[in-house]
Amino acid sequence: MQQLEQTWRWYGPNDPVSLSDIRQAGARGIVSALHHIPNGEVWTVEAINKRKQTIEAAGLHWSVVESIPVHEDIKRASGNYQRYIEHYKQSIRNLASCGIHIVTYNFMPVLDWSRTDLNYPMPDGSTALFFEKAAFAAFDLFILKRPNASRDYDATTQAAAKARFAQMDATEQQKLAKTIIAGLPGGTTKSIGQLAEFQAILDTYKTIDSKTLRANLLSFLEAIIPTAEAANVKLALHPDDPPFPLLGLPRVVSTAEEVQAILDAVPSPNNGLCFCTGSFGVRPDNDVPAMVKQFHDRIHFIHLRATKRDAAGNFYEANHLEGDVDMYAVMKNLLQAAQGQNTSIPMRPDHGHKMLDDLSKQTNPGYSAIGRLRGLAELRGLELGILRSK
Ligand code: DNO
Repeated sequence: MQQLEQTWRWYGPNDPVSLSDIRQAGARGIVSALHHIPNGEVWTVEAINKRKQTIEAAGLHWSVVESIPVHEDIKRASGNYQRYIEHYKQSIRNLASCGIHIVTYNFMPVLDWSRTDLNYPMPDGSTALFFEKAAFAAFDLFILKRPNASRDYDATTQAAAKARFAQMDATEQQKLAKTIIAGLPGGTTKSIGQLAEFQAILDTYKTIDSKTLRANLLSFLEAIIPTAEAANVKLALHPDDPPFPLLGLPRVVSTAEEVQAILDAVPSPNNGLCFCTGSFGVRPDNDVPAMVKQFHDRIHFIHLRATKRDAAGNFYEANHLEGDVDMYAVMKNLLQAAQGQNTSIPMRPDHGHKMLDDLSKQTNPGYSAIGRLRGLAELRGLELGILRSK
């Protein structure tokens, strides 16, 4: 029987969670990226091998790259995009030559994942990541003051945003702006400090609607998939997080229908998914266990996490087995997918509450050690229970 491969995201030598911590948590595979290489540059064999050796010296192995970021020029099909595509191909070949064969990426313009509060208190004393719709709209309408932003919100949301904004003092406004635009770990917007600069980047997408963005994604895939096939590298597209448009930017990887269209348009087995239950699960119209079945042979990497939404359109990240995602059904279907592929598909516990000793430590939002350790332990137990009860 194939089990899932238990992996853990490690941000590299600056990650406050060490490789030794990860080993003790029970993961063996590492998910990592060369975050110090500027977006668009080639990952050299030398740089890849250096990271690989560090991981192996700790008794672990580098199983997945998350992510090689896709340059904004590629997403817009503008400027130097053809050169960046060539660089992307070279990085894929270089990774393969070092024995790394799964590469995650996303195609979200400007912002990778997005939340409004990184320390949302849970009743048990831990903290979670939270997306509050009214706070996000308040940022957009009254802090960023994006031109024509009001077109994107219905009257109820605009009223809620106005009330929410009225409650915020200057410090809270700044904190919210920083949370939204300063970028979360793994994203590439860390250097955007000023609202004007941020707005200028948003403006570069003025003429790009979802149809154009999807066409640009498909051109990118058509260009790189032959390289991935030749190098035996599986590409794993991460869905939009959250799975709906933000700040007037288009989103094209939010629903089952959108994913199916992308997989059908470039039907190579190397064109696959990073199946992120937490991202898809935010939308009530995404039936997450059914989506695992639907995409079973194209799932190359798995993020397991459960979000809990409310009627107002907010969501927080719940404990891994709680929240809206039916993790039992998801795990059952993933194990079937692994048997079908005859592969131990890598999975990682995605995010986790900040809890216990981590509460007083500096951690990467969502990526503290103990919350993920709890998640991995619960998921591993669920998996074993399902496998043994067959
Ligand atoms: C957040 C992560 C994302 C993910 C990228 C993949 O926790 O899931 O940053 O790594 O979107 O490219």
